[in-house]
Amino acid sequence: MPRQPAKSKPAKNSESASRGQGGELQQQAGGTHPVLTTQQGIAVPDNQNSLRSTPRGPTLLEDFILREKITHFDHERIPERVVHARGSGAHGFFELTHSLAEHTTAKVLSEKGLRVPVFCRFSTVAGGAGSVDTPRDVRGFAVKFYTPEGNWDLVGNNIPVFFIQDAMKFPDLVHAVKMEPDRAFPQAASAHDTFWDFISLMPESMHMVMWIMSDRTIPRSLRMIEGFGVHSFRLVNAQGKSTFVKFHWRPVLGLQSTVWDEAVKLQAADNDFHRRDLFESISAGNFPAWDLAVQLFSEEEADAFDFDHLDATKLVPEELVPLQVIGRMTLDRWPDNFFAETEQVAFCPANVPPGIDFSNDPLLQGRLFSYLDTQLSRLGSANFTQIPINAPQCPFAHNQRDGHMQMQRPKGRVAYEPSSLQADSPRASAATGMRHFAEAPDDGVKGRVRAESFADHFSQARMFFQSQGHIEQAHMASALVFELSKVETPAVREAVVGQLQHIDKGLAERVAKGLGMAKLPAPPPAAQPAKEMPVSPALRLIDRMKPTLAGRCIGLLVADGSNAESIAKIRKAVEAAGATLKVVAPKIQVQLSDGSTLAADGQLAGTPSVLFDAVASVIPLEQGSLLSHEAAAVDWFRDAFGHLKAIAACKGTRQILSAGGIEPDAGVFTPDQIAEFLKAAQTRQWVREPKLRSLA
Ligand code: HDD
Repeated sequence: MPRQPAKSKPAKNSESASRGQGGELQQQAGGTHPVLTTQQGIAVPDNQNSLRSTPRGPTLLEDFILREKITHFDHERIPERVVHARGSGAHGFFELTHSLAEHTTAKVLSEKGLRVPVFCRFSTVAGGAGSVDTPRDVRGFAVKFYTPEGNWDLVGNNIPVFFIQDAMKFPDLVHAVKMEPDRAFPQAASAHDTFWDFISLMPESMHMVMWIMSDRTIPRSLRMIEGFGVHSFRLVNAQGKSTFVKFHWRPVLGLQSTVWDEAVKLQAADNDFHRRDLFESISAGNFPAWDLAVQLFSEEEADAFDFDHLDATKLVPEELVPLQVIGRMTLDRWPDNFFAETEQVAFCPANVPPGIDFSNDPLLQGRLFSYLDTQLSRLGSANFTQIPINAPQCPFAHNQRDGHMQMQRPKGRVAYEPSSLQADSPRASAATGMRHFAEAPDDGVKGRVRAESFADHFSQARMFFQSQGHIEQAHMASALVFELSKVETPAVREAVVGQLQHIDKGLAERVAKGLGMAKLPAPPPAAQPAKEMPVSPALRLIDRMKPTLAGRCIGLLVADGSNAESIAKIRKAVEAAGATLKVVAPKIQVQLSDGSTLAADGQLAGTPSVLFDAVASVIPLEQGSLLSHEAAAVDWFRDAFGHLKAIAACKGTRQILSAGGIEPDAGVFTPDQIAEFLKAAQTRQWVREPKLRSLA
């Protein structure tokens, strides 16, 4: 690799300095690099020095090379997304394995075996583009399918319900959750007054609140989250018959979450934890994949539900309408350029191919407007569909012309219709065009109304809470205590606990106790009391984590003198189990027992154990004794233990464990119990938790 000159030195003569350095770079490049030019294609003679009147004199306005470079730089940023600003994306493909031809004409859902390219962007909601990857937050899960009939955008989240029922409330919700406008904090956090104030006054949000207080919002990896289209959509077949559909993405690696203390520490350990994880797994050829499943139901079946499926705060329990897997998405290519692709990608729920149609969900209806509008402001031109990441990959033809940044050069005289002057001008097609479901209007009257069927705010919130196992319930109660403890206004805390009483009195009592409330605040009036619904085990998280090490990462702590053979043995076993091994050491180069040098993947001080799913160590006795006085080493094990991870600790490590006050339990193994360690590493050591921290 040619070295770049660090800094230009003052020269006696500006011309010779400029030539000298430019020439030097060209020479070092060995002639293999293209010549650097301006945007106009003019070759740049010197990329180090601006054009000066004399070596120590003022810079000349004439320097068009400098002006062009700085001007472009000044305009490099575009407005970040108002929500979901922080995201990571990847390319891949979707393959249909089961045809829904009976229900839809959309090729992407009916031509079994059809493979279409996709671009998928995951995101957090509240933080800015430069915020961290691991706050407690909903994850966006947006997929653009480049289908043979135009782009289909399934713009969902990793939670199947939403906070609000009507798009009218979206700006209020977002203003409440984002950093408070006077102080500009907290960034990327819901634990503050304005969010909980809004929530306490919007009982319809209570179901979603139960989900965001669960461990779903602190995922271990983007590769291990579910995705949901949230709304009911319609599928429309060749006869114009409609079937309601809910879309679900199921991760092949199974669900996996962190524990809260770990998520908090991850924010310090690696701001880009999820982005890096996605990048590294795709780069290593471990392509993440999700099954696409659907729930299908008719209008009559929907009428029989005891909730309104057009209300986005409701889910359709799997026990009521089972899921059918119809295809798989695999992400196998990282974008070439983050800005061009991940930043400029423009999703819109209104992008559907013929055969998919909308329902009357009032949240969805508002979204159909919002996204196009936001893209115009973000991308600055009605021609944003010409940006390669947004362009359809099927033939297209229209009469839209001109505008900022027009990239196409349409030929001919005709840009209107009807026309008779040009044989190849585009015409609408009733046969292949978008066919909207011919829905008969209901017999209500026009008005700003909320349907009576949307009035039940608590039954599904209660069903979700009661469906969870006791560990998950304790995590939810503790998350509520954590969040509300950050709320400064006592009346807001009380109002939220009042609402919780409508969901589950026991939960309200636990949270009230955790907040040190002397008595339980009275519940506010409810539009409707919660009904008892059957629990839905499918909504649990811990039970649904897959007992596998595939896609997981084991951290191995070594030091000078570590036994090379033991390291090799552990690596082999870890890799055979489908996991990745990363070596951590006090220094990034270590001398092993056999005299060989090992390059560590991370230095101990900057590579805490929160980055791994389980930890092991091979440390000679004398190094163990030194490290037992090293806070980073003690914390490494104390955190791994506290985050309920399996630990394989050699003799040398036992000294570090006792310095950390760790009493080895059934989740702590010796290096010769590697098989047992790897089995335990497939999950967290949940039984350990009550001994370590008091949960609400
Ligand atoms: Fe939204 C972005 C998901 C309701 C308005 N939304 C956005 C993204 C996701 C979602 C994943 C990021 C897409 C990307 O990666 O670029 N939004 C949802 C879900 C919702 C939802 C699952 C409810 C079910 N959104 C919603 C409503 C409105 C918006 C009700 C407005 C009425 N959403 C937007 C937006 C964004 C957006 C302002 C910001 C940036 C963008 O669109 O491109 O238009």
